[in-house]
Amino acid sequence: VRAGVEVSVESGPTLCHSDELISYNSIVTVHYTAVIDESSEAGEPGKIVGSTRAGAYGGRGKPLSYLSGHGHILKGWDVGLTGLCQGARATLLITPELAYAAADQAQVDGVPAQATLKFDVEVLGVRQPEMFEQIDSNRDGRFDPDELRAYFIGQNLHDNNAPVSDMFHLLDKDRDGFVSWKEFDGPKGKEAPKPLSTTLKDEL
Ligand SMILES: [Ca+2]
Ligand SMILES: [Ca+2]
Repeated sequence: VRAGVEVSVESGPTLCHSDELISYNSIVTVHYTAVIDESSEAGEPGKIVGSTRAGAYGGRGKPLSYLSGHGHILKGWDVGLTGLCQGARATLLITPELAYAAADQAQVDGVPAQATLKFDVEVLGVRQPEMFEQIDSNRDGRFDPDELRAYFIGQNLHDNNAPVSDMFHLLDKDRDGFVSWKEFDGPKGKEAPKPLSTTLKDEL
């Protein structure tokens, strides 16, 4: 396997409506099991190193939810899962460059940095978040001027510091340097979003 990620859809749809397609800024809910691949030069091939599924490697049975396209999870996931449909079950083979070799650590929670990993991933849910959730990219329930600026850049709108900070000051009514879900008056859904898992590392 060359550096990168190989994806094969094992079952489920390969074509779907854009609402059900994983793209930049989708909120994705998955079950996964991670094993060290047979081709791996590091670690013990075939060993399960993480899972959300009940019973496997102490998995809790609770799926993982993450925001796609922001590097909150393994790079190989952001690359490999983009374009998959809700309901698909796929195998992802991820070389170390797009997994833990970039983590600048010899080993992450028992996974050697140079391991090639194989993930069995089921895409349980895909939804396109409200604007507030898209801006709050680190999922702490509020956003700062940097998150607002990054949102505009991500939307391919021109980055211009002055208007972004003007807009921010209008939104930050109590002047605490953050715009909370309550303060925000754009599209934000009926209730404050629940926090998502920030990184796959936390889960593994
Ligand atoms: Ca935030
Ligand atoms: Ca505020």
